Amino acid sequence: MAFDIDMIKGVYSQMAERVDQARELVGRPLTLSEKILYSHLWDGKSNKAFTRGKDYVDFAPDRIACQDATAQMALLQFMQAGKPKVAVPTTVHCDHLIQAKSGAVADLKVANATSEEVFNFLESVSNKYGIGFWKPGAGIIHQVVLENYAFPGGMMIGTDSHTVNAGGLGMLAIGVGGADAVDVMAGMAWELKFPKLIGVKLTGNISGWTSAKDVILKVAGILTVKGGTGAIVEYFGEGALNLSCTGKGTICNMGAEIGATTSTFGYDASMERYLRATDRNDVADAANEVKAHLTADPEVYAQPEKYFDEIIEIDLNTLKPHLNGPFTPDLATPVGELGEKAKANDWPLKVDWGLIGSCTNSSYEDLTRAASIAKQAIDKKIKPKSDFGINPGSEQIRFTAERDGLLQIFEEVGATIFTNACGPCIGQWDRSDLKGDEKNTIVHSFNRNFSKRADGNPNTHAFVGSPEMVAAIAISGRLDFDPMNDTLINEDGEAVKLDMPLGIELPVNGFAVEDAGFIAPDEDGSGVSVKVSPTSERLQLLESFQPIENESLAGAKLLIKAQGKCTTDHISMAGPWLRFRGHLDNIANNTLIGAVNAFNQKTNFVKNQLTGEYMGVPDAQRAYKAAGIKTIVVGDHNYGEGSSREHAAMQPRHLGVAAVLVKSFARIHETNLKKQGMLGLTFVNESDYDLIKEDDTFNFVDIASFKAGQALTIEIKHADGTAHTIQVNHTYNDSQIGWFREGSALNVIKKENAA
Ligand code: MIC
Ligand code: SF4
Repeated sequence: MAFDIDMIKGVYSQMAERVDQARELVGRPLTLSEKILYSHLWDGKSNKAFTRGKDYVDFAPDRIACQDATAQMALLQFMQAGKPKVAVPTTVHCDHLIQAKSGAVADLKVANATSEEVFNFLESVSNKYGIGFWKPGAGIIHQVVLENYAFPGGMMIGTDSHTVNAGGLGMLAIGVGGADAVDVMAGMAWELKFPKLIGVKLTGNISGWTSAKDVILKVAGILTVKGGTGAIVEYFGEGALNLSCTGKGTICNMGAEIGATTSTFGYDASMERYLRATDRNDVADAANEVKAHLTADPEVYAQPEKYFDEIIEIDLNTLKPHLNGPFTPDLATPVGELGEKAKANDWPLKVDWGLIGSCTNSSYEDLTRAASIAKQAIDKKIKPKSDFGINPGSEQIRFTAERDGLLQIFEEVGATIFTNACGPCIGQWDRSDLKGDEKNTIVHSFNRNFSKRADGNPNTHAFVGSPEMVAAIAISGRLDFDPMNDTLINEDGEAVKLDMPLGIELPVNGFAVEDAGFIAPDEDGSGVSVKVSPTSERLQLLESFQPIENESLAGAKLLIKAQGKCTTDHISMAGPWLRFRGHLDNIANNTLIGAVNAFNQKTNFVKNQLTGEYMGVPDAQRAYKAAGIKTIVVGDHNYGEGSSREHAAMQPRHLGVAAVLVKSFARIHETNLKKQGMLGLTFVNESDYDLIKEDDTFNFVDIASFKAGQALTIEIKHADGTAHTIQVNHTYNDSQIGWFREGSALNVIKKENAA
């Protein structure tokens, strides 16, 4: 039986009425995305059709998921909200804080010892407030959610950008910062700008070496890392019907890499099969009863150009396998062409590691496809040239894969089976084969490949591909290997070719597991006490942020002008810093240390205007803070791309940064800045970015009349006495301006609760 089946039935029982009402209001057939959005309005029903990309709308998500690295901050904030229990079903998943080193058993033991304090905190807070807890080793949040909680037509939010994975089961699942989750946990509405809609029509069929992963690798190449911003991507067409549910999950998962609000697919037979295989006949039966509402109206897919803001068509019959990278997930290259490109760009051709896993590609089907390649290495006597690492997506997948002999195949080719957790995908990887920052290449089935992400080494060139392609490349040990055309020399000196991969969508003998790793909360958790030691270096209770007063903004200094890509990994690095995710002051010591200073092209090396000295960004910022001077951060396009981590907003806020002024923002990060009571601003004229000099001081001329829909004026004073006055845009609505005026959104909740 499924978790929370009554809640799911409740959603379905209202669906018909709400969808019909929305269709009437909008006056035309509806896309699936619109059906889910309109059936999850906070007010139940709307009296107006919303304008996409413009109207802010209050929604009522059905559930929330948090992972250990973001849950700490989310729950520390929730604890301040003064509520006895979470208002909607919520779960916490321990997956990010487990380092991959020697293998699952040993690594999990080490993680349980090193992060005991944090896991205990999360478990006791979960118990106290009615939150389901998935212990370390249970699996990666998004696989566990797909296996247990996602349901067609539902809406969920999660404190992780890849929450979108649940679109594979026909949900609208959206990644948010912890403060957004706190609103919903506290029983309030969740606000989102009504998204635009991108339709992706999939024609033909996937076959051979091409997989679901290649669909999204291709889409990423077309739309780039910011092409999906503010939009929901809805996939349809005969090609969509023929993809497995977990394959759909892979596609939706990496929608985060194009900045999309989320991605989704209409309910179909693959989803029904998956629900039944994961012991949720009840959900499948209930979904079948409201089937028509769980996909778009037929007119929409017949003439999509009339209903979507943008249409992309991909012919799966001709789609080739891709490898995307290095350093960005949208640099898409068909496998056969990668050798040339690598030589031209001086990317190392020798591949040191092949890593299979991450929330994107760690399903049972993924493991079978990759294992079918690994098995050929054994049968055809090819000795794998690269090291191999595997992270199964959940304990249920791991247990079943072990029973079915898949893990043994990987072990036979020398792979290390790591914990069912994020591992190298988030820099939780004790990589012992390299000394220092050697230039090298790795291939993986993850979603992100930003600089330093997997192993902290800026010279690791990481390429993203399907699990089976990763397996093939790892066996060959070369980036220019094309398994569709090239041969490999085996131990007998013969040239052999790899046959195409074969996958099994769902385990023939069903899924099995002994201990899935779930701990249900007490019915009444009011007696549970949550302890945070005042001397802890991992956890720190939060103090309310003080509002940024208008006067304090006069004479603000430039902290850093960041150039080029500045993802949340650059603003608040993960890997070794994950250990401080529950301690704001300690983690603030990594603030912006990965951002490239536009004036000297160095990272973590900025001018402290008070002394003229160059120093690390956090040190300079702490000096401004001590002197009571506010600062601003300037950035390029798509600033804050990547993760949902609100630390990337809270740390600058904690250290006294008042404003972030950029060419454009990634959605979640912009919201996180607003929630924490900061100014997130964009240049009206992008070229004004070039006006900003190292010794600049800023005046927020008209901040006293900060209003929705009205640009602000900033005076930039240069050290040589000259000045420029520029216009900057913002997207704050009235209530968001309220957050700024009160110091944070949480301060507003606290005030309302106290009243
Ligand atoms: C990621 O993939 O970058 C993470 C780590 O899962 C993040 C969340 C985090 O920073 O904790 C995400 O994608 O939101
Ligand atoms: Fe974990 Fe990587 Fe997925 Fe983020 S992208 S949730 S780090 S597996």
